[in-house]
Amino acid sequence: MTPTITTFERSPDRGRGQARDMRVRWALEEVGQPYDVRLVSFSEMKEPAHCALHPFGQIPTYEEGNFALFESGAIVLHIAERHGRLLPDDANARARAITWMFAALNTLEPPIIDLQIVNLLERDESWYEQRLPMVEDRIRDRLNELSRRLGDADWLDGAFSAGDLLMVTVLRRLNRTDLLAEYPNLSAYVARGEARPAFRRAFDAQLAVFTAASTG
Ligand code: GTB
Repeated sequence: MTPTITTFERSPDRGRGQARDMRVRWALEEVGQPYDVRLVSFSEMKEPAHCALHPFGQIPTYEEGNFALFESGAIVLHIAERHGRLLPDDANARARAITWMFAALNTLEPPIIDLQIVNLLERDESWYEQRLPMVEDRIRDRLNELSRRLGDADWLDGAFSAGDLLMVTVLRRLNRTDLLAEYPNLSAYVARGEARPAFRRAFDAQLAVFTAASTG
């Protein structure tokens, strides 16, 4: 059965692949699973039909018939398990790859989201100039540690996994800052992820949605 995902009718990131449907699209492309997309507006996201799929009225969601999921990390894990790809067969290696999925979402992504909130919503506050370096330093702490662990390896733990897929999408959220450039091995790691053909297909698909909405 072809799954259906939901995504923004018009993404606020203007097609830069920062919204969380990108990681789901990328996972589907990696496993070679075709998918349908249902576009939703901000108001449709808050309507009962969508909230039945996603209790928080957000995207992305994932449906296979009457089976539905929300939370991008859970969706990527489901895709990996369903297809027997993106996670190693060995039980311990698999547990470690899943640990990296959680690390991406629970340890790296929160301070990066804080930075986006500071820059988007708090720029006019009197304490903005004091808060910004503190938030950036919290990100540097995590990037230092991640950079040390990655070293000169291609991926976090052996072959490319769902852990790398999520980590790359999280680090890409720093694309419009100078922070990632301070860590050449992490910049190269993100570039390696972005060079994967499945990433390119996913990126182009989400960009096409934005382009069509802008020109249509
Ligand atoms: N934890 C959930 C998950 O991982 O799936 C978080 C889902 C989420 O935050 N979804 C956002 C959403 O639906 C879109 S991706 N927001 C609408 C709402 O909450 O009402 C977050 C996002 C949006 C825009 C950019 N951007 O413009 O760069 C980046 C990320």
